[in-house]
Amino acid sequence: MNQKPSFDLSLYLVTDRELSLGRPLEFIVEEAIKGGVTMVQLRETSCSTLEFYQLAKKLKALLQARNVPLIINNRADIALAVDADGLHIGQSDLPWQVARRLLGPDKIIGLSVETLRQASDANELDIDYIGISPVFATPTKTDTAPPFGLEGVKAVCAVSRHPSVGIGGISSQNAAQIIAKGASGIAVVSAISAAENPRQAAKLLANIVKNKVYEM
Ligand code: TZP
Repeated sequence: MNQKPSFDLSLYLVTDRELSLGRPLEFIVEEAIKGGVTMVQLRETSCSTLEFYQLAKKLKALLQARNVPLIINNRADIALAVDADGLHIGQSDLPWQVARRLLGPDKIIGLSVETLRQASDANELDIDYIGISPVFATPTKTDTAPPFGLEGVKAVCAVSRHPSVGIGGISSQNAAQIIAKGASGIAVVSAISAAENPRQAAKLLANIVKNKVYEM
């Protein structure tokens, strides 16, 4: 019998090949895992369905061998096709009920919330975590809702019954503060993918999240 995999939101890598300085996605993901990434979301906004599927299949094999959950952004068809561990949806993606029906009870479903109201409404939903999006403004994604800021993160964590992960503009400079406001983890794109040494960058972030320490 299948069971929902246990998952750890502490350090969540969200992929973006365009920010990876020409290095292959597998390299970034492998190095990030060696550094301590606990979860990976495949989010590639400018590739064909075939390419997305092929990337997802590759990552599934790589992550399964390392016991790190693979979450697919937005595409339930791809999540099903590669038997990913879960799906991450935004407010304008598939409704969560449809995602749950398609994926079944044993998969992880994450939902981005962009307002405090959406965070409290999410308490009623059969989802597994929320993404607080965005925490800070970021050049990586400019079509976002207004940033929550640290006080917004605190307010979301106070109303939510779900574990939460902050995303948007997170680096070693501010990661500890997000955890201190009550989030279970941080989700990052550029802080790992665009780092000169993704393994070292992940290691530093993992250490900050675990120990709630500021970078010296
Ligand atoms: N959703 C909200 S902000 C964001 C996404 C995918 C991008 C975060 O990128 P970065 O580089 O970690 O700021």
